[in-house]
Amino acid sequence: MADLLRLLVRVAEKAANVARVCRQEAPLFQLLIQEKTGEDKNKKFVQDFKTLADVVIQEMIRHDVGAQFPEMVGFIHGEESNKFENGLGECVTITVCATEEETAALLSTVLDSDHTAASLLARAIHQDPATTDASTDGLTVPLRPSELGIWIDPIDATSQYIEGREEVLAEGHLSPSGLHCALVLIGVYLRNTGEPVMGVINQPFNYKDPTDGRWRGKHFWGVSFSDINICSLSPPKIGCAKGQGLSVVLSSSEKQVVKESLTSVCGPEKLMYASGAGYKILCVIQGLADAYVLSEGSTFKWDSCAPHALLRALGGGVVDLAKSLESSCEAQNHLTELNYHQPHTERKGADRWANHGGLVAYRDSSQLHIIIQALRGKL
Ligand code: 2IP
Ligand code: CA
Ligand code: CA
Repeated sequence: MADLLRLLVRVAEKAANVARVCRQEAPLFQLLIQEKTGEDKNKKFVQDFKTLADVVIQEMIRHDVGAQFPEMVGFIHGEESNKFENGLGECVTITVCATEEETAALLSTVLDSDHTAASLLARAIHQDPATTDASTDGLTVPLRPSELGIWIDPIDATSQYIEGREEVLAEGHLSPSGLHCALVLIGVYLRNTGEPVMGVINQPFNYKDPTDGRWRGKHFWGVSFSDINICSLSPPKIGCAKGQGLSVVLSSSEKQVVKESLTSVCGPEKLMYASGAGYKILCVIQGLADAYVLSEGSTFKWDSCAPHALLRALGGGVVDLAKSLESSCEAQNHLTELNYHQPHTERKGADRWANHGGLVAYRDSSQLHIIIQALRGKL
C-alpha cells in the first residue's frame, strides 16, 4: 500500500495548491463563500462556511484515488457534499472532468461565468505537484485497497482559512490561530475494524517565502498497521520532566471545569489554546503539546482519522473521552480508541459521524491516564 501513501501525499499537495490559489485571488475568494444549511450544519458555529475550495479539493482527491484504486470507489468519504449552488440559484454537482478545459467549463457555471477564476482553479486541479516524497521509497504495507476506506477533510479550520491572518511560526512553539491552523487531512481506515492505518496531513500555509511573498506548505504522514509503525516525523521527546507537569492544548471554547481540573496536572502556563481540531492533534504529533483534550462532540471522523494514524505510528493514539471516563480498566486503551467505520445510525446528517464522546489525543499512555484521572467525576 506504499503506492496509496505516495498518491495521498501527492494529492494532498495538489489540494494545498488549490487552497493557496483560492486565497491568492481575493475577488474569487469572496465568490467562494457559501453558508451551510440544514443537517450538514456543524452545530458549533452560528455561521459555518462551505467554500468551493472545500468541495473542489474533496472531489479532486476522490477522483484521483478512485482512478488509481477503483476498489476504493464507494469508500472515499468526506466532510462536504459535492452539490454547490451558483449565484442564479442553480444546483451544480462538482466533479473533476477528464480534461482541464472541461473542468474549467463546469466550474465557471458555479463562478457565474468568471472564466479567469474557473481556469485558475482547473489548472491547480489538473496540475501535477512539484514535490514528491522520496522517504516513502522502499516502504511496503501488507494491505489491499479493497480492505480500506478514506476520510477527507479538504480544509480543516475553515474559519481560520477564511479569516486569513498571517502569523510567523516560531520554532518549537504552538501558535493559537491564523492561516497555519488550516490543514488538508486524508485518513485511511480498515473497513472491518475501523482502525486508522494511514494518514497524510498537509499544512498549505506553513511558511511565507520572503523572496517571492508566496506561501509554502509542509506535509506529514504516518502508517500504523500490525508491527509497522512509521512516521515522517521522529517521535518528539516526552515532556513532563519531573515536577514540570503536562502541557495540554484545548479549544478556546472548552468548559471551565475541564480547564480547572487540568490545571492541577498541568500548571497554568501549560494549558494552551489553539484553533482547528486537526491543528491541535498536529501539535501533539509535533510535541508542541503532550495532549489535546476535548469534552464535546464537536469533531467528526474526517477531523481525527488522519492525525490519529500518525499518533499511533508514534506510539500514542486518540481515545473517546466519555468512554475512557467510564472504563474501569485503565490499561485497555484499545477499547476506547476512536474508530472510523460505523455511523451513529440514530443520528442525522453530519452528526452520524461525530466523535460524540469528546476525545483525548496523546503520545504517551501514562500521560493519558493522568489526564483521565484528573477529569474523572468532573464531567
Ligand atoms: C472544525 C474546526 C474547528 C474545530 C471544530 C472542527 O472543522 O477544526 O476549528 O473547533 O471542532 O469541527 P475548535 O477550533 O474550537 O477546536 P471545519 O473547519 O472543517 O468545520
Ligand atoms: Ca474539520
Ligand atoms: Ca472542513
